[in-house]
Amino acid sequence: MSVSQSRLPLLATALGVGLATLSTGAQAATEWDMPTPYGDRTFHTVNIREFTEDVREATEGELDITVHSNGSLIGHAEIKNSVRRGIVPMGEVIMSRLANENAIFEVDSVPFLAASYADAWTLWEASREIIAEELEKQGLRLLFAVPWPPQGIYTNQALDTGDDLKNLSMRAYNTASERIAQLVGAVPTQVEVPDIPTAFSTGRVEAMITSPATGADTKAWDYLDHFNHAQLWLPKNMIIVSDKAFSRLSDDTRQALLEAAAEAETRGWEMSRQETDDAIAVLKDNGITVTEPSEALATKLQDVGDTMTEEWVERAGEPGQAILDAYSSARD
Ligand code: PCA
Repeated sequence: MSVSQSRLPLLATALGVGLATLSTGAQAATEWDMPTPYGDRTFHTVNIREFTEDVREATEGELDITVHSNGSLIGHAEIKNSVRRGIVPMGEVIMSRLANENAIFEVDSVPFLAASYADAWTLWEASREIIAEELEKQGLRLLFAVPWPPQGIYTNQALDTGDDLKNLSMRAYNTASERIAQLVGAVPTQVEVPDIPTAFSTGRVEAMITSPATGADTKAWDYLDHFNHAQLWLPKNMIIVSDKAFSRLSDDTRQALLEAAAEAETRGWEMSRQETDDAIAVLKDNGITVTEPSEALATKLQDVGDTMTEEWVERAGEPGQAILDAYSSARD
């Protein structure tokens, strides 16, 4: 581990050697702060910490990234622009949060378009380049993306038909979860993960769409009784770095960062898959009733999904169509 720049003169004096001799050999490490929106228990955060450890090792401490989880350094809503404006060099955001900028960022939150891991991966391969190009226009480089487990519906009462969701105040986290709530007659409210327990305990919300993972991480059994494993979509978190910060790194460090990112993506997808079963087991162990959609509910959700797909295709225009074409030909 190199000595930080500010301590070099002191050390040089103490050792009685000239600073010039010392600084030729010891290059100060680059220290980066990385804000993420989700907590330490979340498998995404575990994966990201492993990634930063890999980078530290591969660069022999040249690039030292500190992860600030749970929105503690910068709130989720501000992370992307903070990276863009150079306030922090890198960060994590859920991709679909950028849907208001461009609908292609929300391609992974179109209901039932890619609701299994195999399909989600095919869709990612079909969309990654267009999404990376869109980020590039903003001076951002996409390092890797990892999906959450399939999204389902948490309620207090058993969920038999779509009507059971009517008038419920429903926690949402992106425009797709907001829209689905509207289309089933519920009332959506945006709440970030760290605020979920308070939102339920104060009665601000009484149902939510999220994964088994986030339900388990936030101890959903403290305020909810049912989880419907509806498998609506698998939204991804992405890790972005500012081009400016990236270009200041040495060639070797850049290479090490990209290699660790590719490994983190592969590992993250595997962790996510495993987390689906593990988290469902945790929910059950803690008394949550886990069900699959009844025929009536499935029909309703399919209806809503069709509407949302049409709306998305309309909003996403030509790039959206290009992604869909690439996706369907890869699936054939
Ligand atoms: N957890 C995050 C995003 C999707 C998920 O499974 C959330 O609920 O906000």
